[in-house]
Amino acid sequence: MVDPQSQGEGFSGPPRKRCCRRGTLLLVLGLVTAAMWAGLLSLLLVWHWDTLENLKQLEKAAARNVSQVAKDLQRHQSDQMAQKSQALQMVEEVKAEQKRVKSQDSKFSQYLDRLREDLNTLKSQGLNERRMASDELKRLQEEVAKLRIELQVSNARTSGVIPRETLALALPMVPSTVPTTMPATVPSTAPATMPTKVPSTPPATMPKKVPSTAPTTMPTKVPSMAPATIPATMPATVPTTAAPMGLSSTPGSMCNLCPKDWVNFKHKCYYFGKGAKKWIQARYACEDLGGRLVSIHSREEQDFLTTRANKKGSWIGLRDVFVEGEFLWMDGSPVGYSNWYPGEPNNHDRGEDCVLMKESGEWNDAFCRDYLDTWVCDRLASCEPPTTLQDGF
Ligand code: FUC
Ligand code: CA
Repeated sequence: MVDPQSQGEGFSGPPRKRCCRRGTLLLVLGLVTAAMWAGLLSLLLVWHWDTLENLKQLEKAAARNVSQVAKDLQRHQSDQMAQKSQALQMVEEVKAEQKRVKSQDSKFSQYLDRLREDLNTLKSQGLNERRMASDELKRLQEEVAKLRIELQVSNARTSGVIPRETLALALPMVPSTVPTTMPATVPSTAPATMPTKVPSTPPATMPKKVPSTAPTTMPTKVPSMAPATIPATMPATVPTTAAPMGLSSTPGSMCNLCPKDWVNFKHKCYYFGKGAKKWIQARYACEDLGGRLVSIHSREEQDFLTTRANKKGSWIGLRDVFVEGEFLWMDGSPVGYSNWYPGEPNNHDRGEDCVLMKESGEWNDAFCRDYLDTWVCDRLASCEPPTTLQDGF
């Protein structure tokens, strides 16, 4: 075998050709490599361009997304704002409604209070009217009795049957309703206007005024049971022992009967309530007992109450809840007689609308919501003992 290399070393021509071929080969190789690099580069360029495009698109999409998200956020925020303002509005409406309901509530309770007061006033008016009617009836019966006596006297004198000295004998004829304090003597002259016929029974419908035919010479002062004629000398102290039938009474007046546990003074009965109560609770307690928180109208009445005043104060029926400074009694009357403690009423802390009676008997405006251990009720005294067990007797 011959080594081509060692074979070639001996020739001058063919080694040149080999050299050219090698150069060509190198060139081709270079070209191929260059082409490959070019291809690679162009591939890289394409890839880069593509990536750039993708990035741009991504950027655009991101921008779109960001703006969309921003818009959503804005919308969400405005929705939230709207909801918030709606909620606020609703809260306002609820508050306004609550206020309305509250004011209606207080109006209703005021109406209720007024109705209760009216009812109480009507009740006491009824009592008063009943009392007046019975007084009137008694008075008329007395008149009739006196007329009878006078008629008998005049008849006797004209016929000369009954001597003047025996007039007293006619008295047993007087109906039992004639008061024992009636004058024992009668006028000696019969009145000119004396009626010829005197009704034996009192008229069914009672006249408000004494008949005009009543004799002018008749004794002008007939003891009456009406409270107006209660003697001024009536004892200022109240009897502590119960009157017959378990009622308390002041001697000297017919209209002085009080239910059990009530104390009579003049034409009224008083209940000295015990147990911690706010003013309004004391008021209802009195009403439940058939009375109302006490109204005080005179020095005498005040003095009577002062003797029984409690150390820590008692609620009385005076308040200025409707108009500040305008105090009204439970019987509807404004303050006439007054017994304020010096410097009162001062509406302390701008919230004192209910009045208490101090130990000294003097008055102080205080907070209605305060609890006091004692409270005083009043009601009109009755003229007649009750026939049935009713009305607290
Ligand atoms: C006085 C009174 C008030 C309250 C206060 C403690 O100011 O007028 O009602 O009792 O004292
Ligand atoms: Ca006060």
